[in-house]
Amino acid sequence: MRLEGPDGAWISALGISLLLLGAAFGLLWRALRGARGDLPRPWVARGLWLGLFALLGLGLNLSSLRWAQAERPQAEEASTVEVVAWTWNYRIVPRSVPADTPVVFRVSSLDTLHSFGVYDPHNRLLFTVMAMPGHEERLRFRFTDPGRYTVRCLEYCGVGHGRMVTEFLVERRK
Ligand SMILES: [Cu+2]
Repeated sequence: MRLEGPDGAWISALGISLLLLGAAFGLLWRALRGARGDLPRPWVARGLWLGLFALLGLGLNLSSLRWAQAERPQAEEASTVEVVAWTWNYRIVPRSVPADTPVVFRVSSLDTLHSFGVYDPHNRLLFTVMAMPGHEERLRFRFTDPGRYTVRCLEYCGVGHGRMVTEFLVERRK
C-alpha cells in the first residue's frame, strides 16, 4: 500500500475521522451513563472535554488546509494575449496561442463599447468579453482544438459593426 500522494492523504484523513468519531461516541456513551446516575460528572469537566475536542478538530482542520494546498498540482504557466478593440477593428498580440494551455485575454477598447466574441472553427460561440474604454477585462480560457478561431464584435458599435471580424490561430501544443 502506497502511503504518499492523494491515497495516503485520503487514508490518513479517514483514520483521523474514525478516531474523532470514536472519541465522540465514547463521550456520548459516558454522558448517557452519567445521565442515568451511574457516573455523575460535573458540567465543568464536560465543558473542558468539549473545548479540548473543539480545539483538536480546529487544529486538524487548519493543518489539513496547508496539506491540501501541497497536494494541489502547480499552477500552469498561462500565456497572455492583449486585445485592443476600436471602431471598427481589433489588435490582437500575439495572433496565435497554444492549445491545451491556459490563455489569459486582456481586453480593452480605445474608443467606445465593443466586445470580443470568440467562435471556434465550427462557428460555435465560445465566449464573449466586453471591451471597455479605460478598463481592462480579463478572461482565462483553455482551447482544446487547434484551428482558426473567428472574432466578432457582439456589441453594436455603429455602421461598421458588422464588418468588425478578425481571426487568430490556436496551434497544436509543441
Ligand atoms: Cu460592434
